[in-house]
Amino acid sequence: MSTVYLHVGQCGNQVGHAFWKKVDKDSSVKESHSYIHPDDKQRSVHVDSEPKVLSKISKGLKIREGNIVCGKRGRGTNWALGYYGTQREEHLLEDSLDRVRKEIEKCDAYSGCIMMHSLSGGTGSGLGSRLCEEMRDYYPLAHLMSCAFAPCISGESPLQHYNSLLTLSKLQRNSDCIILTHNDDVLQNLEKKAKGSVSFDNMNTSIAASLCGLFLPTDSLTPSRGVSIGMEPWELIRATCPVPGYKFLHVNHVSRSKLTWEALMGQLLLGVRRYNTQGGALGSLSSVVVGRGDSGKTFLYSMRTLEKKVKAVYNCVNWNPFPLDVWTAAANPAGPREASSITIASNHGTVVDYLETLVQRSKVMYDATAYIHWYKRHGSGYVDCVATYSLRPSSVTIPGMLYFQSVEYYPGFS
Ligand SMILES: Nc1nc2c(ncn2[C@@H]2O[C@H](COP(=O)(O)OP(=O)(O)OP(=O)(O)O)[C@@H](O)[C@H]2O)c(=O)[nH]1
Ligand SMILES: [Mg+2]
Repeated sequence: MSTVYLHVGQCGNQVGHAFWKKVDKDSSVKESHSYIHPDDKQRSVHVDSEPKVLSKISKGLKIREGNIVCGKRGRGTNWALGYYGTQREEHLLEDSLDRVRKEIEKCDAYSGCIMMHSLSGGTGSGLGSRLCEEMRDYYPLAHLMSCAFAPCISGESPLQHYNSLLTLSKLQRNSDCIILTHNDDVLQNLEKKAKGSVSFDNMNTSIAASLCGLFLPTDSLTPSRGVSIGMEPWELIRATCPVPGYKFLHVNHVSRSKLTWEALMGQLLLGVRRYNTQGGALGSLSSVVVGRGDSGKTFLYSMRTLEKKVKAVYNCVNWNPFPLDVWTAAANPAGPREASSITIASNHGTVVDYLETLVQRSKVMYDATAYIHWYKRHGSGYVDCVATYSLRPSSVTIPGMLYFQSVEYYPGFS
């Protein structure tokens, strides 16, 4: 069961670089060929509209020749420019899809694609949305997962709210699962620990550790013959997204040495948001808990007593009879040496506050017709949907454009 990774834009590629560095340390990955082809090349395609980042990240990774697809000029943080492309660089979309197809043809059993990209950069958001749409079209029977990185809400670019909203609407329609990581959260966590300033490299190492916590082979999902079949990302979708309309996952991850599972879990649960900005309790539809560094095989035993606490903190819905899946792995290749880690991916209501803020800010800007011409210039009628979107699907006046049903239904979870 092989997975093809698609890294789009600066953020998608830089996070991808940190991710593949960690993947390379896992011995079970090498045996299984679900991440690395037998010819020792990664099953990944790297796309950006400008060459600078790609030439930097390609060093030290085992990327197949030709699987780096790049244009000449960035997309200026403009979703429309990334989505529609420029006349001079129309080949970018076609070349990317062509390389993905060739990589898929090298898989014995292709299960799906995982895309990494930012929500606010022109390439990551616009071209990322377009690739997601095309991949759904070309491979309707394979899974499609997005690891999307949200910009700091205080504002890095004037177009970030429009870009994020337009991208999320495309992801909600075309992907099976969206692992949403907020740069704000990552930064805040690292700033607590770091003495100096936090760089993108520090952030990407931390993000890569939590993604590896979820995706790398586990003993729980490895068949008895002892070689992983790479089912972790797809089992994650099965376990956490039982209702196709609710597909946003939030990930918490801790990794420490010399701590008991109870102490480690205690630290993780401290970082879980339990209430929304109005003080209402947030709910969780379903979660996966992964314990790594379990060489003594004690994690499952400890989870018997910890399960109740985890369910209480995540406020699991009472109508899902199996709200918690627990996986374990003896090794923890992505963590510091001798450290154990716990990663929890949860289909959790915390996304609602973010989406509401995003809609609100986009609407204020749209009503003032701020920056609309930047999108119209590149042939986008899509901006209209920003204005007509509201939190109730019934008031979406352009049918089929924005279906954030998750926003509508999440409050009713608990
Ligand atoms: N976590 C993380 N975020 C990043 C990184 N690089 C950029 N970002 C974030 O990504 C957003 C900008 O997107 P980029 O990926 O740089 O843009 P792009 O996709 O290359 O698109 P254009 O440059 O506009 O063509 C901002 O919110 C940045 O904070 C990174 O290495 N790690
Ligand atoms: Mg760029």
